Amino acid sequence: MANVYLGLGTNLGDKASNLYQAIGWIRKEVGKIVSQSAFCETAPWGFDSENTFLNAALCVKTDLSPLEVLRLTQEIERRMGRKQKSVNGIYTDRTIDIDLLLYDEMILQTPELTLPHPLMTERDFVMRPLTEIAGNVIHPVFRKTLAELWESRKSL
Ligand code: PH2
Ligand code: MG
Ligand code: MG
Repeated sequence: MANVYLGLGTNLGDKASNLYQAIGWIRKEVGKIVSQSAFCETAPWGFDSENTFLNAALCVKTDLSPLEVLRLTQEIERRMGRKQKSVNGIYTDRTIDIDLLLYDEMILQTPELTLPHPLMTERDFVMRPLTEIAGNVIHPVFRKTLAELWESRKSL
């Protein structure tokens, strides 16, 4: 069994209900949810939109491989009406985005999936909810806990 950390985000429709729905599918199809952060309202990062986000992080215990988790979470995104990932590399509004952040301490670089998520430590909307549930978890590349990485971000 592995601990997989997922980042969830939505900025369209009933955002809290989108997060609850995604969490329901993840519980059914990916594994047992062992921790769940608060839902945090965040400003769009990296693109302009009038729609603010609701973000959250989860820890899920699973028997599945990282690529199986990726395929299932992408299928949940499509089922929940996610239409496009980005247009010409520019982020777009979405009903749900589910990102794989960490899978135990696995380091992986494939065309489909990079672990840990390469931008996670640069994004407050990921680090704030993730640190809440996983402050003691080691980032396998930086070899520091998420709480340490979050503290050093805040003092930038
Ligand atoms: N996701 C992005 C780009 N920008 N900004 C916020 N606040 N929350 C997100 O989840 C988010 C974002 C790409 O997936
Ligand atoms: Mg994302
Ligand atoms: Mg994504």
